Amino acid sequence: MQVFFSEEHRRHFPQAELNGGEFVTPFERPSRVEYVLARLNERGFAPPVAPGAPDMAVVRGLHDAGYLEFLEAAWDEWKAEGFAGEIIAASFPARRMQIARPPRNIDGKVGYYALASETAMTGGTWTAALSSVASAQAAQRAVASGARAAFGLCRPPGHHAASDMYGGYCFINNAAVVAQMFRNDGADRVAVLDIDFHHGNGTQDIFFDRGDVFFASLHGAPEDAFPYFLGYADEVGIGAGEGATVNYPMLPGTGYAAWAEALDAALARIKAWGAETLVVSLGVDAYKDDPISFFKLDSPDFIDAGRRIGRLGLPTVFCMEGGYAIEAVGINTVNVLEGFNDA
Ligand code: SP5
Ligand code: ZN
Repeated sequence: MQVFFSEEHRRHFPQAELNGGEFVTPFERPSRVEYVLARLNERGFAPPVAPGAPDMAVVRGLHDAGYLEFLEAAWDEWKAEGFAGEIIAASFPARRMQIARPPRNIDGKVGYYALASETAMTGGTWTAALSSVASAQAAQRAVASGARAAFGLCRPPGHHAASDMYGGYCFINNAAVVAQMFRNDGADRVAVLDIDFHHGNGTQDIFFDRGDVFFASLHGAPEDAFPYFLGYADEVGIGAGEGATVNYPMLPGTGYAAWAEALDAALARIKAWGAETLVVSLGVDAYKDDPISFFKLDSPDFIDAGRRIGRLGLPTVFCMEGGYAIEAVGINTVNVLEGFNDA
């Protein structure tokens, strides 16, 4: 399985994440991917290939124009405002406020386009986000050209990013871009399977009213887990998209038996729906020692999960999402890929 990866991810390395009222070193940090690269090498995967420039037409097709302009210009505007720190959202358009009027002031714009304040941006964030989606797109092209599967080792991740919101460490929705590219290439029915511990709110939102992209997510129940405000089981899509979204929220302490049952249910839905190609939002934060999550999967469970996904038999693009138990991220990620290859 070919891996696509860009060193440009390093340009995104904020020093701060707001966690429990303190600033800590972000859980989503550059070293995460070094562990994945090391493990891929150790397990005999071919060296990763650097992607070319991103195809912005697809990105612009899924994301709001004002949002993309904001991401690109945010750092310069933040500095011009005289702010000395990293970009962190502080004021939000909450209930009964104006949700359709982005402010002129950069502090206001940041809050307008953020869905959470834990995610800081810096001068290199936009470049890194573009390199991340470029890796996902290169993986899609490999599969579109006939490969059974490919892995976009994307950083920063993407599944929390909606058309006009960043947060949860995400800026551009890599998995959604891949799904859309398969549609553009002629696939009638594309499925996104999101196994990251957190609900893929951005991906769900992008495709919620569409009947051509199925979205299935296994995640910590919104009552208990970030992103808190989406991911309930009764969210099933709307209009043409009704029945093309399925959520499997699970409670704190959920172990592999219950999780695998949800995975099988999700895979059965994807199969019954008639998906021709599959995009996997591959987060490994369901791992038992993940510092910000509460499922109890062990490393061998990820091999089994990969095998189950592989048995679906669909051309598949994997996009890296979360996973913060740094030393285990490589093992768990590559376990999914090896299980898939062995299916
Ligand atoms: C891509 C991805 O996995 N994003 C996750 C973003 C989660 N950010 C906020 C998490 C807040 C969790 N606080 C947990 C404290 C645990 N002691
Ligand atoms: Zn996650």
